[in-house]
Amino acid sequence: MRIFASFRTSFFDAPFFYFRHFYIGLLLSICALSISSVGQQAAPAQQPEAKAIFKLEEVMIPVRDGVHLQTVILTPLSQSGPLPIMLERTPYGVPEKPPEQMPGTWKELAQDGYIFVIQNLRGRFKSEGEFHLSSWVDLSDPKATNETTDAYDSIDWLVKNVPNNNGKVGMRGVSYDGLTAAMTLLHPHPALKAISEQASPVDQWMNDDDHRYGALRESYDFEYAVMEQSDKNKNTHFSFETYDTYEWYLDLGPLSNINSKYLHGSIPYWNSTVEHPDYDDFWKKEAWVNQLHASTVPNLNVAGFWDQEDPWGPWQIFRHSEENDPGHTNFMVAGPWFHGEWQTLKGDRIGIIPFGGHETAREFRETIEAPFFRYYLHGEGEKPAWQASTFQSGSNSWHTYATWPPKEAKTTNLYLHADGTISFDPPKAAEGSGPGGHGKDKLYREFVSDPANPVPYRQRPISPTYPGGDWRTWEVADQRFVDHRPDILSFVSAPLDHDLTTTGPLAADLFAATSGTDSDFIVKLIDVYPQDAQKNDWSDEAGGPKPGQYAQSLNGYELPIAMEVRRGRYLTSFETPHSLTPDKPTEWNIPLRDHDHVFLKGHRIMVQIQSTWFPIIDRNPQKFVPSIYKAAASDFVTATQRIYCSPELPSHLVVPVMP
Ligand code: PG9
Repeated sequence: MRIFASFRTSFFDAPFFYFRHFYIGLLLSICALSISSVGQQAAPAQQPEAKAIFKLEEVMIPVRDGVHLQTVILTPLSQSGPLPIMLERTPYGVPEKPPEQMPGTWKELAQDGYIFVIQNLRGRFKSEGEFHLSSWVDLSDPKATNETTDAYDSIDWLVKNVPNNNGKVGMRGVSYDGLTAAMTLLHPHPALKAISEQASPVDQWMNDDDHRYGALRESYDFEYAVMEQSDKNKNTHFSFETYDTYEWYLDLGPLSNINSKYLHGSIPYWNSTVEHPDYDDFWKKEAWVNQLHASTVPNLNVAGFWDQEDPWGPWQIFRHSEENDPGHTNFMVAGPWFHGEWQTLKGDRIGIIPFGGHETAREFRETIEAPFFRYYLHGEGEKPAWQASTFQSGSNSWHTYATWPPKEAKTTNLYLHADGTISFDPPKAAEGSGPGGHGKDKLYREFVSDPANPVPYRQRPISPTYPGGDWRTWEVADQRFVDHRPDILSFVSAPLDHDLTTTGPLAADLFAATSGTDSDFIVKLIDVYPQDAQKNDWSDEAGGPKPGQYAQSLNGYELPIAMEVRRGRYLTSFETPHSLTPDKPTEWNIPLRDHDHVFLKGHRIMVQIQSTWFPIIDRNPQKFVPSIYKAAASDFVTATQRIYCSPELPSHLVVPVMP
């Protein structure tokens, strides 16, 4: 059986052009050229030769242990004086030839003038050494190498060897490339004057790509580890023999089958994942951000509110840097974006949700990112006067905040009621008098969770994670695709009589019980659009959805604003899992991250609660076992789940409401 589908190593074939700004930019410039040459075929005149804009030079930069890193230097041909260096470090491959047109997403930066440098991480493509997919930094060992030291040594070499540089270096990048920028904060080279980490992970057990508070992001962890560790010279896609990956993961059965049937121990990161189920020293060392306690280099942190991979890391870096930032050099930018959407050409919508005519990605680069680097690397313009800037969803407008979270935001509880409603009023004593079960007078609502029939996290058939097509926007998918399953509880408010602005960190505080000895709860906070959010007239004049486009309307759309999972075994300790006491109501705190969203007048607020979310989250057996990754098929059992809504056990959401 063929397990892997490999990709050519050519930079332009990189599977990442779906979501990486650099690749998107270059791809678009190539597409633009090929489209225009197709158009030229009929024309007699010869297409003028594309004018080169960069000179490309490939070098092998030596670092402290003698390893050489494959590095491409793109110098603008128009350069007339010393320029700063803009470095990006990546595991995904460097360009083989210079772009023939200015990549669309580089335009805003490039007009200020930079020498762009792109480097493959150690152990990837032609870079020597081994790639461990690791963020471990041990600064006490002078001989140890890691992404912090490799960046330091490379910057040292670049400022000494690249002709006509002005001695100032910037770094930026999305996701892994953002991580390598962020990790410089632990020991920055003196020439590094500014960075912009964008969607950098910080702690792969606690959140980010691979887990959420210890609950394994099964499909992501597995597919990503295969992609990066199957072949040094390629980005490799696992070749699923089943079209719908939901079906593949379900048929797989217990997780131990991944190694016994497919990988046979060949992917080190997957092996580490399953050997370290709990928050042990392995994961604590990987959590590099815990060594960061000050703003060491001016940093523009960038996060997407609907980032399907790393929505949490940038906020953590921002908060750790805030611990000591007397010079005010630590900034936060967030918007309604999927992973890296701010580095696509326009960013005028996510899925079918438009941003009110704004091209948020271009606007971000033009008015925030380029001026930030211009100030610190060219010494021109002004420092940002704000600490945080967001593109707020719902109102579709840019906002700046002197501090984050804004001081005016008032923490407010939003209660779940046993009759399936939501309101700012807590449950009353009278509601708690019944014997339990569904109904207005009851203490709780309940459902049965069956690991053999888990709730899909997005509409089936579920495509492989990479190359990222519909994966990118699943977090904004209309939740009507599941809201009537018997294993999902939905609570919904009355239509709002005024706009409700929520700015800051959200959380859920559930009082829940399970008949099992381990369990997961997933909470989704949803903005329900009115039934007449858009014109429903099919005539051309009205501009409403046409036959065949009915499902693409916003009418009645259930838009997730925040979603998260918690795993019962880690409620009291991340290091040592504990079993739950069957049927005992327990408090579940579920952080829902930072947001900036307006629930508009006429919209309703919905909360959905479920216990499976598959295969993005692996199935909890619902029976306590020492390691879920070693569970047998017979360990997976159904469980009856209860959500309490009584005066004594008032399940609620915690919402930062702006005046
Ligand atoms: N989310 C990807 C990743 C970053 C860092 C570690 C592992 C995965 C990425 O897009 O690069």
